[in-house]
Amino acid sequence: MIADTSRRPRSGELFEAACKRLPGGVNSPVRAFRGVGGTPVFIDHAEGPYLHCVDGHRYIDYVGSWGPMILGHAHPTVVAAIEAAARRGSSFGAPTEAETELAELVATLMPSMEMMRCVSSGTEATLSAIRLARGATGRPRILKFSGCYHGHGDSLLADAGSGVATLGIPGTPGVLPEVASNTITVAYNDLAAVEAAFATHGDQLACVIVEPVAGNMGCIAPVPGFLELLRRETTRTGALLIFDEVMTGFRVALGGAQARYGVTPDLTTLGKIVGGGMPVGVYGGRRDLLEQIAPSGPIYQAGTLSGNPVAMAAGLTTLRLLAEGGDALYDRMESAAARLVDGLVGLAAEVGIDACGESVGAMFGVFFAAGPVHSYADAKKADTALFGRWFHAMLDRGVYLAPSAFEAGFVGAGHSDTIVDQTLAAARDAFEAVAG
Ligand code: HOZ
Repeated sequence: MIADTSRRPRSGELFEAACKRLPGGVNSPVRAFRGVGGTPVFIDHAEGPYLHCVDGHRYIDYVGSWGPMILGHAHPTVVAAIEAAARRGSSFGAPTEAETELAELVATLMPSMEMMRCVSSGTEATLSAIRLARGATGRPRILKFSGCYHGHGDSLLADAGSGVATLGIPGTPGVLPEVASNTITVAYNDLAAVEAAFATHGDQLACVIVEPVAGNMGCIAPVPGFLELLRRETTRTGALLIFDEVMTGFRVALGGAQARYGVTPDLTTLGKIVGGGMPVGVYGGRRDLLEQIAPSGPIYQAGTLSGNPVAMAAGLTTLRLLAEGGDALYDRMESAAARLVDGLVGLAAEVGIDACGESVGAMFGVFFAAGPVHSYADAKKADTALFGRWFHAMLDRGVYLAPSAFEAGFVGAGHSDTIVDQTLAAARDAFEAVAG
């Protein structure tokens, strides 16, 4: 069928072995390739914009570890910082200077982050932020958007994107109905539905959590007025506005989506880039809120590996390099993503395939649908079977895309014009193969 696994016999063997010990052969669902068929590519090593698999093939990488590797894989300065930190000891469970340095830099780049707490993943950041919102407001309910994914916390899996969308999971056993019933779900970009939800639940809402650019149902930008409405309604009703910038932070702009769109949340969650490829999440925002976290305040949250020195070194070095790159770097990545999407949509049209796409800064997505795509309901109309065939046609031509129609793609500092041209040449061939 669609996947030519004969090109990757070693990956096949490793996957078979993995399936005996790991559920589905993986440690996170989307990478199992169930959204596209076939079996996953096992990676041997990576450098810059390239992945190298255990079967000796090289791929142009538009996943970038799902976002963190914006500087490219194995960036020498980041690797040196990791090595130096590891030589001094890999975990102390006691404070280090690097934690404050990272917090200072994040606060400089994202001024709404007046105070913050480091954790070890984006999921941990979002579930801690939700607890803070509930604790600070004394209210039970949260409002999220269909197709947005905020990690796998119990309150946040309702109508979620990413792996939940990829696998078509309607609800997750193990999440108590009384927990799920406190999550109100509304269509992304639907201003009238937001107003209606606030009219019904406004005084019960602890927070609204939103991906300010959705990246877990493909890539969907906020329509004008959407984020502004969330800010207005949360302020009016006393709910907190949480921007989940795990994907968008330091990616759609150096200052994240909040800088790009000029809307300031009460709380922000970060992950991916902030750890420079190591496991780091951060939640933070208004000082009066963060001061309610233990030991300053009564809302408890803790972690032995929080602020881990090796992870801090990777994150800090990555953020410093991004800040040094400044507008020139961000403009370059933005134009690479835009050129890629325009090229892909145009090539699809040449072979009679309906496609539309979106890029915001250094993230992008293409849907095999006429579009426009503004919501999860729109995204679900796209042809996912065709996406699976095209994904494998691209893989066989040396381009590694996210193995799901419901994930954003990412470009980084290493995606030069030449690499984008090579990708488009591969795509022309791939579209002809799947259309023919
Ligand atoms: N949730 C991430 C993608 N949005 C991780 C996917 C994976 O590694 O399975």
